[in-house]
Amino acid sequence: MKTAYATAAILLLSASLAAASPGHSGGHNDMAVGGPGDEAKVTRTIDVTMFENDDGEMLFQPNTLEVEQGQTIRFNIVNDGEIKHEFVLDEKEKNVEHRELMLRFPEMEHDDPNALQLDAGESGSIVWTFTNAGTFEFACLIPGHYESGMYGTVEVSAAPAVVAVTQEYTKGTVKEVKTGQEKVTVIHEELKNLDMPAMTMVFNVADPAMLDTMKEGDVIEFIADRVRGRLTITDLK
Ligand SMILES: [Cu+2]
Repeated sequence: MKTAYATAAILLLSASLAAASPGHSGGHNDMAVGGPGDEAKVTRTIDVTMFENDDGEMLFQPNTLEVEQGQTIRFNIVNDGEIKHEFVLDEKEKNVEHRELMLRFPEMEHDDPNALQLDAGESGSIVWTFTNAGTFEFACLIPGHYESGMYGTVEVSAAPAVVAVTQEYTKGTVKEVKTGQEKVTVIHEELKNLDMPAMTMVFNVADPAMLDTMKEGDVIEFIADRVRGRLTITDLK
């Protein structure tokens, strides 16, 4: 009985941690940089311009971006130059490999979700979810363009850590078991998670079966929390 409660509590905790972890939300991609995002989840739009300048450089403006892990971004990309360019979002090493591949197959046209090729004057957008923290790169892999300066970095900062709350058990002495009402009166020590000093209080119980294991005078160790607005014993050692 006691073991069953503890197990249930742990399962609930891990289920909620899994749900809160951004890495588990996308599902259909395994690129380190993330995956195609859901339009409805876009929280930020970043405008990126691609162009050539008079010094023969080919550039992205801006060329350093900072986003947060889990964020879904719409990149609105404009080719303001006079030749074709592309925006490829990936790990730096992947872009290097990809660039070598394009040197061997210059005619290659991509249709990957992390890439967008635009002719001069064209514009388009990519909606992207950054599932991992780290430094990534956006680049134009058309032969010669990267070497002319056409790359930038995306710093993805880690999402705030999900703190696993390990609740401490509180000691108490059973004063009265109110079987019919599914309540129990406990003379308890300080309940730190509720910021409640030691006192004698009536608690609900998460499961009526808990009452079968308690009788007047028993010293118990328990976890109490607010459940639907009522102070409830949620776990019992
Ligand atoms: Cu280019």
